Amino acid sequence: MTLLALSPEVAAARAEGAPLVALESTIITHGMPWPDNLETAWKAEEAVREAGAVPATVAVLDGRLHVGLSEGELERLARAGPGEVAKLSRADLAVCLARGQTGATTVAATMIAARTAGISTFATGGIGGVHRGAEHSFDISADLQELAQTPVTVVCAGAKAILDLPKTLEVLETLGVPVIAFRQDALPAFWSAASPLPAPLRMESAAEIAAAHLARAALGLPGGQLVANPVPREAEIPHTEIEPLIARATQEAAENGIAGKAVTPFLLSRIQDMTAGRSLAANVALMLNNAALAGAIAVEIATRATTAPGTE
Ligand code: PSU
Ligand code: MN
Repeated sequence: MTLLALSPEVAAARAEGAPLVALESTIITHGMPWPDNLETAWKAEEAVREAGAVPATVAVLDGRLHVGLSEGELERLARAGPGEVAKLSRADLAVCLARGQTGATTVAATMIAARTAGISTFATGGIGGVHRGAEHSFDISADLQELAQTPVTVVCAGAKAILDLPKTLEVLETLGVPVIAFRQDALPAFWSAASPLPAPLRMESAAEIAAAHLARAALGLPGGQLVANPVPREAEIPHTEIEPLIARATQEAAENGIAGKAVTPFLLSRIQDMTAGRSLAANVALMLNNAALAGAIAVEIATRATTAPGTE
């Protein structure tokens, strides 16, 4: 596919069957302010490498779907900011490519790119989900549908706590997406290590998660797995502390008529202001933690896929 542009490092890793981890770019352009966004993008790539895998950050640059970005390309995106770069979900990806434009990929679009490039594992901060008040707004992220149909294991820190978590879990259950908490019973809630909700499933190791990924493939199941990895305790903001701020930011969004794609970036940035950067520090810590776990899972998948053909 000429629309696809693999970086030399990603192309080499693919040819060798080396483990790869996809990383998204909306968190860079719409999720974090400059220069923390660039620093976090670099460190996330580093965390993947330390785990023994090759990072592949995904974005659309001038009409090509890039899997693996150079330092210059990453910096260009990080400096651009939300006004200049589109936020691409499943619905927008092909239009952006066809027009030769530039855009950052959300979880949904990054999963599509990962599948296209043959990458099994992907690390992000928090996935999109069912927004609070969705019974009126119908605002449900396309990330959930993507998890139902694209076979990529996505490591996150839970659905973003700005969402309606019980409804998000219900939709994931309906769509047949396994939601696996890593080494705890409670569902992680992005900035907080634990929500009051129990997670549907729990696993203890990267090896177990890799085995489940390959078992799904062997069964021919179309969708992915969602791994919810709790934010490191030292960086977390407890649920009871962040909850009133989320409620206030959500009300502000409604009062200001913020809708559609703008909702999530608005809430993230308001909460960063309200916590004087503490939520940003938590977001950075959880992103790096997820990159490391995704690296470990990718290594396990690559090992099993080569040592046990026929399980794929
Ligand atoms: N996680 C973060 N920051 C982000 C996002 C996730 O820590 O900015 C992005 C992801 O790209 C996710 C998107 O797919 O927010 C969800 O947007 P929406 O709710 O509009 O679907
Ligand atoms: Mn939405």
